[in-house]
Amino acid sequence: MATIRVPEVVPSPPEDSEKLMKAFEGLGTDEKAIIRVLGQRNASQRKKIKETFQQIYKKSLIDCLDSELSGDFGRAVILWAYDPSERDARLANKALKSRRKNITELQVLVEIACASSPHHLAAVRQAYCALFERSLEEDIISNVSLPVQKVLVRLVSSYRYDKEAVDSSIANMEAVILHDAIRTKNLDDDDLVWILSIRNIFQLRATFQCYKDNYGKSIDEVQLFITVFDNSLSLCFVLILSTWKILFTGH
Ligand SMILES: [Ca+2]
Repeated sequence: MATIRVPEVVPSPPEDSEKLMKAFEGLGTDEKAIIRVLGQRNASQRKKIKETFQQIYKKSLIDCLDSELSGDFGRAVILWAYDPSERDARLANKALKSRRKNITELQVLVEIACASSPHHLAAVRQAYCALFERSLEEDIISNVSLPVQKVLVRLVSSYRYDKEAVDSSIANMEAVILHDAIRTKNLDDDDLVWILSIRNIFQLRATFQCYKDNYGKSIDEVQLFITVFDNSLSLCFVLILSTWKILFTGH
């Protein structure tokens, strides 16, 4: 679903709405037709289709998808039809309400908090309140135990500066804090959590570069080292680091 190819000439929202309605008609559902429409439009085009569908048929597109589709495919397509902020708010809620509640279930929260633009993260928090009548932070506090709870609340509450601006003396200083926390296995350290939750990706990349220059360990090696601690907080940090590694390197 990440590779969406929008055709050069995009049909109008009424045309797309009509194709979707046809796909729903009769017994069963034309799933391929649904993919051809929703899978080949960007988020703002899907938003227009949703509004137009509602105007023409006086029905919610999401309700129609919900009643026509089932299973993983259905759930994936329905998530696709939401606005990105609403989709992420629903995914975050699902992760928090999951009965399993292990740390990998919470990966979606780490990704939303660490890989989104600050604007998107703010929109997700707003959508979360509107949908669930509680804040995302409140639900983290009532569903996740300490110390992971503290890290997640800090991460989702942050609004990182999104332009490229790096202070190399801060990077050096914070590489020392990072190294001390890892060396003493004290990932609950307030300074460490603070660095991870307020610094932007450019500053963090510089910090990890200093870490490598000063201590000879890459972010991969840091990750491996932390994994060995084998507790929920270390797994949470591994998720954070792997999300950033993708942002640092593009893969
Ligand atoms: Ca049908």
